[in-house]
Amino acid sequence: MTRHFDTLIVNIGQLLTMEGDGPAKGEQMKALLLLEHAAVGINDGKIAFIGKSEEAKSFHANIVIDANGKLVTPGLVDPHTHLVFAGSREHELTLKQQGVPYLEILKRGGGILSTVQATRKASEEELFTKAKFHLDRMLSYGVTTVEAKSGYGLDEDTELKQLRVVKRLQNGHPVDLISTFLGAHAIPPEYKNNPDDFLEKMLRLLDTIQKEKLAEFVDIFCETGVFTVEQSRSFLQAAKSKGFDVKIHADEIEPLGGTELAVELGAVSSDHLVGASDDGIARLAGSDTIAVLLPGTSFYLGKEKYARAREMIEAGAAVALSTDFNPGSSPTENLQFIMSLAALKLKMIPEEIWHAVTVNAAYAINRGEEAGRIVIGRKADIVIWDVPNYAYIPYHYGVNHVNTVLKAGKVVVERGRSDATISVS
Ligand code: IZC
Ligand code: ZN
Repeated sequence: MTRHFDTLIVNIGQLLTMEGDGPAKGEQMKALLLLEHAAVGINDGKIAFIGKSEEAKSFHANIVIDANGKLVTPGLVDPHTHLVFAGSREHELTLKQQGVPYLEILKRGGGILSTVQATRKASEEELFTKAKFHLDRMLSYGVTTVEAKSGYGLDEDTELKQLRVVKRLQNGHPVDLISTFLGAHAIPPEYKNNPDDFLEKMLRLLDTIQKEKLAEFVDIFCETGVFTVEQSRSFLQAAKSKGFDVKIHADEIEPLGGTELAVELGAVSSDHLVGASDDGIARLAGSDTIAVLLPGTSFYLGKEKYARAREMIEAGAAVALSTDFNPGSSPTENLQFIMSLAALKLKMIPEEIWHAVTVNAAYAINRGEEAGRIVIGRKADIVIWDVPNYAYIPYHYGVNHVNTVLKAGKVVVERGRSDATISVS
């Protein structure tokens, strides 16, 4: 009997399914199952067939896509972005060139606080239009699942305004969005001398956030001059007791011990880890916490130091990669470029890099069972790349290699161009 599909992708040169169980840890990150001369069939938005292109010749389909011998992979997952904000910070690039450190700019009332000023002033509509613009661009680069944080309001109204923008995008945009409350992103000027009162104020918002389903994760910037390990511990414990999963901006600029805290709290992910200690890395490797590395930040802040990805992987940790898209320390939507940085600066091999932007990135946002893999029954989030093999993307850097993106089985990007339209209500 001839099989019938809504969509059939044939003539795939290399198919990366990322098949496996759970996140890929340590050594498991090095093993990739590669299918050659493959085909993928899709019905009702889900993967219905994975096999040889030869076998698919007898199949019928409404839409047949010829991959022309190119690479096909799961849609990429970006597990750490600051998607919703107003304004931009190009003026700070000059300060950085003059050697003014990131934390010094923040101390002077710039950095995050400059974006807070702009975001407080912006209407929800303005924030929505801008966030959609950036999200469309991520999709055009092959990213089909994105985590988005608040944290540029630092007051009730603006934090909720940011989270509501994410919710509207969740309801209409092809990209799957996962929302994180980062009210503890910086100390606003009005609470300069009493940060603990500020943290309590942010905790009081959690009931509304929960009632309106505005976020599933709570995050904090644990950093010198921002929030201490002790403040981060009690803040995240309170969030956990209300039923939120937690994440930490840990050891990004200075080594404080945020990595150890993430493991202690059973955080779903611990992010940045540039200054993670030997002990922190060992504990991370022995835990279920995903190490989310953001080499775009070290690159853009002109740092010599990058997260010790090699040691993390050799110790057995599950490593994911992300853009950290934000207007200050990493203004890029291009996860493919981050894959190049991972190769050049983190010394990760292509097999590890692919795990880090698919399955492990999905586990870093509790979507490990839904995104990041091409397996029967799962949502058909698929990218066809204009490249001959999977090692080519980290190698040929700085450009967009996407040919076609399918989201839940529908073509949403063709030849690298997105026509994603969403109803604005
Ligand atoms: O706007 O600078 N590190 N938060 C913590 C950021 C970078 C984003 C920003
Ligand atoms: Zn961040």
